[in-house]
Amino acid sequence: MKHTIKLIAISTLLLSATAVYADWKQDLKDAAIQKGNNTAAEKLGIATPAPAGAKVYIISPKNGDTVTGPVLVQFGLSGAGIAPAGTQVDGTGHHHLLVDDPTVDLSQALPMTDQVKHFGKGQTETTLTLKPGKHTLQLIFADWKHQPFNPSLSSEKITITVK
Ligand SMILES: [Cu+2]
Repeated sequence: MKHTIKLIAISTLLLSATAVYADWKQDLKDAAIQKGNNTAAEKLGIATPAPAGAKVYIISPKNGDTVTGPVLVQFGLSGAGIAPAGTQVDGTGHHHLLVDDPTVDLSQALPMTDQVKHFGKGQTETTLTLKPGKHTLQLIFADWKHQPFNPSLSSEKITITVK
């Protein structure tokens, strides 16, 4: 009798250990598949579908404003979340600010230049030092691999005058 109880206890233990092992194996498998998909999406430049109803906009300054530098630019977003660059979470991305209307290909990952600023830490504002005169600003919200969503999510392009 004692032996039977022991045996049952041991087999229960073994069964749960097997279950844990199977879960762990499935988690590893899922992680590997996810990683493979991410690498493929990045290599092939596959655009992420835009989160439904998401909007990106510049909170301040406003179109037509005359400001004294440095200029605080505040980024607005609704219907989507913010995640750091490189972190793939559904419905999230990070902000990019286009200064003075650079030409960008919305089907490719955005380049990092003086005119295409990335906010890959998840920032929602920045301070720009701009020469006196007219400047344009536009936000593009892009996915974890810096690639604009499909369809792309960009703000209105605003023009400001720096004194
Ligand atoms: Cu980026």
